[in-house]
Amino acid sequence: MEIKSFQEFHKKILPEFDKFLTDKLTAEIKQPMMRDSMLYSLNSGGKRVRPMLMLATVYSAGVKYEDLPKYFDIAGAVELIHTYSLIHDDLPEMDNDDYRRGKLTSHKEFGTGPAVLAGDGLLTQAFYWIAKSDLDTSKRMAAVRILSHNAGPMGMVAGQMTDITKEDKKLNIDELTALHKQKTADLISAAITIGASCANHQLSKELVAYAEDVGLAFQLKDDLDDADDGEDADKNTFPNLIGKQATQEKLRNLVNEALNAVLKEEKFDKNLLVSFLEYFKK
Ligand code: GRG
Repeated sequence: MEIKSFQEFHKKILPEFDKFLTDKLTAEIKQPMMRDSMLYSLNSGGKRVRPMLMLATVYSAGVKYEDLPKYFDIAGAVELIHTYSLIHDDLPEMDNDDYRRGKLTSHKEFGTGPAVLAGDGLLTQAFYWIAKSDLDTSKRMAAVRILSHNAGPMGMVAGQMTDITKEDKKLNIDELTALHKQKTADLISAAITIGASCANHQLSKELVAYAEDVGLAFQLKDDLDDADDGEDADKNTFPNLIGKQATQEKLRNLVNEALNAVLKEEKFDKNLLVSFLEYFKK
């Protein structure tokens, strides 16, 4: 079966992946409040960009579509970590948001204590899923190494720490770029590099460049969307620092860099990762 675009891939595989996530967590988590709070945020309408990028990379590296469910545990682990990060990010002591994806945030629905624990549960369960996956030990170890490196205190968590401690300080462009690379780009790029590693694809500097560019582009698009919605002008964002036009220009450059990088990738079906870049076009 040949799939020509990321959009087609996403539409086709998503229902099976969503069912996998819900069935697996429902079977594993027995404590009712734990299960309900984890499932509430996992199934509240996220786009599943990260696990879809991971699976698309696995497919692009030559794994047959029919064999992709073998990689669902690892893709699921990436989504569990993303979900935990959003729950904790929304907490009163962090961003203090009442709504996400048009629904009450976890702490508004369940209370702050349960929301902290729902996040803790999702984070820990992610590594349980990787450990219990049927993939070879070396692939599981690669997933643990990349995910813990990029999502933990050397990556996303460090970015969040910078964000909350520098909130009242105006960051310069280099500081803001470094923050966004860790806070947002590291988990997205991990999804792609884990996909390649799990599919036995030699990780090239081109694929790493594509992954990092896409990760940062994701944040720029989010900043631009927020600016269109009239978000706080005091926040540390690219549009607030360099203006909307310059941010759009920077986004276009990143997308072009990502495109040029992935086109150089050898022994790789480029259709899906090239068409993913449509996501950044208005
Ligand atoms: C609390 C450890 C910890 C980390 C939080 C990711 C993050 C770090 C905070 C989120 C802040 C934010 C909204 C950043 C913008 C980019 C971003 C991650 C957007 C949300 O990701 P999507 O668009 O969300 O993939 P959905 O809802 O589709 O899952």
